[in-house]
Amino acid sequence: MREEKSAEILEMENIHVDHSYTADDIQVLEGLEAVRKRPGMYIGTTGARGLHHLVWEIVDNGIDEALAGYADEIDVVIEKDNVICVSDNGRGMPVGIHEKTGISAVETIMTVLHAGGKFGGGGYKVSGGLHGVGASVVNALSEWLRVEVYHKTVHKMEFRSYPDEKTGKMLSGIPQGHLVDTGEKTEKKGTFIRFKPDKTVFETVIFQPDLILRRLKELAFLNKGITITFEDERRANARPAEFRYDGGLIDFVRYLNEGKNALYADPLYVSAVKDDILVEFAIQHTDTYTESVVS
Ligand code: 1YM
Repeated sequence: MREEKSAEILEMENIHVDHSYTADDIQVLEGLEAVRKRPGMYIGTTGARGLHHLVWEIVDNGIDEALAGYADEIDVVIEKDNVICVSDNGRGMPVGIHEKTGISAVETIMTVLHAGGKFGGGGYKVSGGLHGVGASVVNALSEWLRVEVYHKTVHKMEFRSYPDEKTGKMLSGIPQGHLVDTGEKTEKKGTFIRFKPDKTVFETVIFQPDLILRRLKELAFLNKGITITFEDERRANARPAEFRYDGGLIDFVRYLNEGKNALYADPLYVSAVKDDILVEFAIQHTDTYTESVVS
């Protein structure tokens, strides 16, 4: 669990910290236009896989927050018109305003490529993402994106992509005003991100519930104890799904071996950390001739 806030977070919250950057910390800050110009470099393809990659990026940020010990639920909803909502019940993205730039952490995370990695505690890669790095990519490739942070009060911000009035050049992920503290008191906590992928970027903007369900189920197996829910509001009678596996990989192996003849009841399970790298595996033999290895 991360116990200390990084120097950058403290600065964003206007608490002065004395630090000096090393050469390793200096990152080239590209504009979001670079993402729109070459989406494949950031999300692989502009087909269905790339489209779903947007969802994985935001979900991974929620998983990171859960792995840091602050969240235990992630909810994913496909709304009508292929809008996606992802939320977690963690600390909420930092809402403090940076003293020098006058810009909130939320705005920086959403508009500066690689900002999450730079701000977010040292860059120890835990889930598929790297705390916030992908969020700006999702913003760049969305028609619009809205962030809500629930932290004592409700904070909101919206971004849009549209052609420049004079040049006609497409502008990506432009803030529609700064982060606003609505003043509305809330008991809820966490981050809520809602976005509509840009149909001028993707070959298809239709989300596939089967793909999302499979991924969320795998993430629930890989991250034991986290509850992940899914709902497809486009379909009238679709049932909401909920995944939570307290046995983690052990439950995954049991699931993979369902309907097969296991040679012993309890899967073999090993978990070890060395040089900051966590390795986990689970094995269960069956009487089938073919083996199945999932990594
Ligand atoms: C639905 C997506 O993005 N949740 C989220 C993101 C962050 C935090 C909490 C967070 C992290 C830290 C401190 C920290 C992010 N923070 C950053 C950055 N959910 C989602 N929840 N306080 C809050 O890592 O120290 C990037 S993402 F850069 F500010 F650290």
